[in-house]
Amino acid sequence: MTTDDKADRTVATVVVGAAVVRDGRLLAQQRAFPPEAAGLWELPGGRVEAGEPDVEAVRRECLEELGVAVVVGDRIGDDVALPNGMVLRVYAATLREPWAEPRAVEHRALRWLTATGVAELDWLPADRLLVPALLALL
Ligand code: 9L3
Ligand code: MG
Repeated sequence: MTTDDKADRTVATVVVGAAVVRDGRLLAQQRAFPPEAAGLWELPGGRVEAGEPDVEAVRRECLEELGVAVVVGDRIGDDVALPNGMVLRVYAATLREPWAEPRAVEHRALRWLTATGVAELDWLPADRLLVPALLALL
């Protein structure tokens, strides 16, 4: 095994998600790809890079995907196993500038959800498992 192989495995371990809450609503985004996930909804986030702290990865992913700065808080729920062998780990977050409106940079749509919306949304399977923990934030 080369050093690069090791680095790749580190990169693949954790996917962070952000549970961004504003005024009692949770932010969700609708995936545009890959085809099997397109149309389903998820928390913003993505793969943690090698050597990157989780909290920094949450901040980076929110900047990349939503164009906004967030303040990262507590872990939400337990790690959820993803089909590809990675785990989804979610953190509560708030907008650093509450007046800054997130944009769907690489997603199909964004939605600010009430508790009813969270319960009824067409989530990705991993994110759906976190619904009880997400409802506790609202
Ligand atoms: N994933 C699932 N739920 C989420 C996120 C942010 C990611 N809330 C899954 C989808 C992909 C993998 O994790 O299989 C990597 O995410 P991304 O890099 O496509 O955002
Ligand atoms: Mg992502």
